[in-house]
Amino acid sequence: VRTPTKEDRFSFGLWTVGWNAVDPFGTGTRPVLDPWEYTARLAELGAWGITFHDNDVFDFDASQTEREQRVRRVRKVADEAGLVIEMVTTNTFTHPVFKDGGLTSNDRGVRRFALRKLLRNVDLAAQLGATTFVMWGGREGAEYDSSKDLGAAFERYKEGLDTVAGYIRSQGYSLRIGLEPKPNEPRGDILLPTVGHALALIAELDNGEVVGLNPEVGHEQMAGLNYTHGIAQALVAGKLFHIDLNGQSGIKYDQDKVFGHGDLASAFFTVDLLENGFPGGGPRYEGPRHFDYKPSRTEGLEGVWASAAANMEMYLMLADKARAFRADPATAELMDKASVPELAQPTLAPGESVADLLADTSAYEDFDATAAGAREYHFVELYHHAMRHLIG
Ligand code: 3MF
Ligand code: MG
Ligand code: MG
Ligand code: MG
Repeated sequence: VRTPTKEDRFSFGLWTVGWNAVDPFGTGTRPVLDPWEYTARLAELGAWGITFHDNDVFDFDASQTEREQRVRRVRKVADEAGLVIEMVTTNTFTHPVFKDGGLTSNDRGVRRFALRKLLRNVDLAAQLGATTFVMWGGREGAEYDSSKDLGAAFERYKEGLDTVAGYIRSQGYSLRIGLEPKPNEPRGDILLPTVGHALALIAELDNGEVVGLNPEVGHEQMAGLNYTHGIAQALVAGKLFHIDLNGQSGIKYDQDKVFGHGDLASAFFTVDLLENGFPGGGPRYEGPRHFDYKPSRTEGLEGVWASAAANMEMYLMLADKARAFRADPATAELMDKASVPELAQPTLAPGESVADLLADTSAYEDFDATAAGAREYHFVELYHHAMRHLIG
């Protein structure tokens, strides 16, 4: 496999390789490092960009001077390493003040505080030249259904998002918000649990044009959903602004494994869509290939860097396989047998009205449903052919 280059546009959250592996059951197994101690290493491995939460760089209670100093320092190492700061996000989940959420906390004072923290971070994101502002509402949710006026919670969520989105527009920033759905963890149930829920809420916003999605592989899979289908619907809606690639093995806690180290076949079709687009054309994903994974707690610092490299290598290996799969004449043949290209053909003919359809006896009265019900689709052969490319 070739070495990753800047053209691949791979980016990493500082909280990924920077995680010291503290979890709810155990202390950290690795040293706590400052971002400038490891950021350049990402560039050496072939990454193009970095992303971070405000509090990955400076503490929650940092003074203005300290905040500026630390931001300047990260920016300097990024510039020197030739790394772009492509996305900035806000920590509205670690501090106890956010234990009942930020934008949807029952406590109005907390909601106003959360908004101020978000707006402050929007300014920072714009100042650093980031193009995406991710909002993961990790604590927006509940354990107890009796604890929330859910109707009000969705109104407050929309109010908060519209305020942030409206601010971005009024400042003329070229930033777009990427909402990150997740079904649970750390809350029992998180609001906007899936891509579909988030898309529906965005459609109700006043400033929805600057709001889209940052779907994470593992989060959709924690809900038992198909990540490729999720990002496909976001693409069709013009809302796939950013992605969090990682690995997850089934419906369980958020594993954040290396991309492809979970459901490999699903990862193959995700890369196939990202690299090759829909078979019949249509919107393409143009954003960064961003990894949000966690080097497992068993790994030391060697394992941190080996796993960071593994994310990019998995992606590149899958991209090669996906390209070969699409270029293979046998694939085109099987796709034809499966009528895959036919789905890109509109169901009504150009200019055909409902009245025309109703008058078309070949569509119904004379249609041989028995024959159509007996046809072969060859879907398993086509999928198996993809597996030949993947592991053959
Ligand atoms: C949690 C996550 C988050 C988000 C991040 C926004 C800590 O499961 O995935 O990572 O990705 O807050 O970018
Ligand atoms: Mg996550
Ligand atoms: Mg995850
Ligand atoms: Mg994420």
